[in-house]
Amino acid sequence: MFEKILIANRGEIALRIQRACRELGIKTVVVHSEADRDAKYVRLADESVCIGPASVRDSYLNMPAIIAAAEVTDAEAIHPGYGFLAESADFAERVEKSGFVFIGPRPETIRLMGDKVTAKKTMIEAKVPVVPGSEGALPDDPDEILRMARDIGYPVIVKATGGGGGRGMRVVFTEGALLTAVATTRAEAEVAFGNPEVYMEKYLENPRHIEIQILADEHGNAIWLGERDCSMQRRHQKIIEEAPAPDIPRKLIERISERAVQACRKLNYRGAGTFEFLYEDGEFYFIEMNTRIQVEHTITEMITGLDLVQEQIRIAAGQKLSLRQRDVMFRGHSIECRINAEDPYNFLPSPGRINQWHTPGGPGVRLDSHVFAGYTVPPYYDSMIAKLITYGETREQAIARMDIALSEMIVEGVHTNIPLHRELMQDEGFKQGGVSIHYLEDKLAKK
Ligand code: MV4
Repeated sequence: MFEKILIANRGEIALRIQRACRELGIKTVVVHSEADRDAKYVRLADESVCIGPASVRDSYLNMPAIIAAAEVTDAEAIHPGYGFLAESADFAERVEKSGFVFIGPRPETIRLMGDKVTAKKTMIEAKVPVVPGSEGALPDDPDEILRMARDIGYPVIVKATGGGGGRGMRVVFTEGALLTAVATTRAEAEVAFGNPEVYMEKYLENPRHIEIQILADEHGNAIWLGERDCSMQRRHQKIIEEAPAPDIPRKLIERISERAVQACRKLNYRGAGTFEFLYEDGEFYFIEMNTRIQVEHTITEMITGLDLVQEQIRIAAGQKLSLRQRDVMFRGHSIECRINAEDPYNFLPSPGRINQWHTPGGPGVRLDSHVFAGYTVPPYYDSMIAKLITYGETREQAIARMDIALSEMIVEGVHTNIPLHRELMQDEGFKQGGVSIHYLEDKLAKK
């Protein structure tokens, strides 16, 4: 096992990784920007290194500074967390070339999944169901593009090969709008991702966003840890996640998860990973794979009893998975509310000093947060300040505990989306379960 790990991230996930390291008896180095100098998790770490000014480009995205910090502190491995450099194949490659272990998949795997066309081709080969579409990049010939769209059937969606997570896509409802949409998406993709390649899919009009968590080690073992329903979102920002997903037959989850795990074996995948699917009319359609630990990994931990960050570290150290598929037990229901420092109704960020911070507790309540009374939320980064997670034997119990926990939580000095979360815990559609990806935006538009 490693003696010392460098954490190349900030906020709650930096603290979460630090806790995992502590439990494994590993020393921690945290890198931070000038704006995060006074964060509590920075002081809690065994060592800390300031890697640059507040701007992410000069600090959390500054590859040479991070690698230099690993060199001077004699760390053996680097955990990238989520966001920032977590899915940069170039960073993973530079980390390994510098003689450190990257806690994540191999650079080639990150690159393969970062290119959404090669990711999709890989899944087709592995018999993971995908959204019907162009099955590759679109050709230049306009007639050929028109023919393809006619075969797929309108509406279609044009997506950038280098995009993902909702960036670089355009829905097309009529043939008359197709070619300009393709041209515009290509031009935008060239600017945003340095790659003008686009592909096309049937546009699913009312799907749910369901993802499957997997773990794979370097010894050919791969397991699935069930699904998460992340449909409650706004502008591609997830707000609430839950596991298991309401009203999806277990047999179907098992079948799709087995396919995902088979794909991992075929890929020689290493580490934690997530298969993102759209789910509509009882069918799963693969859209993307995430090669990092995700914000919402916590709810999978609650229903399986596993520690996914510790598993990531063990896998990176070359160890075998701590359990086999038949040892994975699912129990109860878990919900995560992302608490953001933002206006609950116009969603504008609300950075500033947190004067009062009272956190909830009780059975089945978990709060992952780096925040404390007197902490100042910097304006430079993501506005998420906490993840409130509840567990219950049933979905109803998890919701009831969440509503109570939210009612106990007091944050003063910045605005938060706690009022929106409370409203959603009491919302008839949410209580019913199984809402689509459009539910929240539709609800907000009606208000
Ligand atoms: C889609 C889709 C409908 N049909 N693809 C958005 C994020 C990126 N991961 C893929 N996205 C979508 N792809 C087809 N063929 C609808 C979305 C989509 C979406 C997906 C998941 C979660 C939220 C979303 C919000 C808007 C659109």
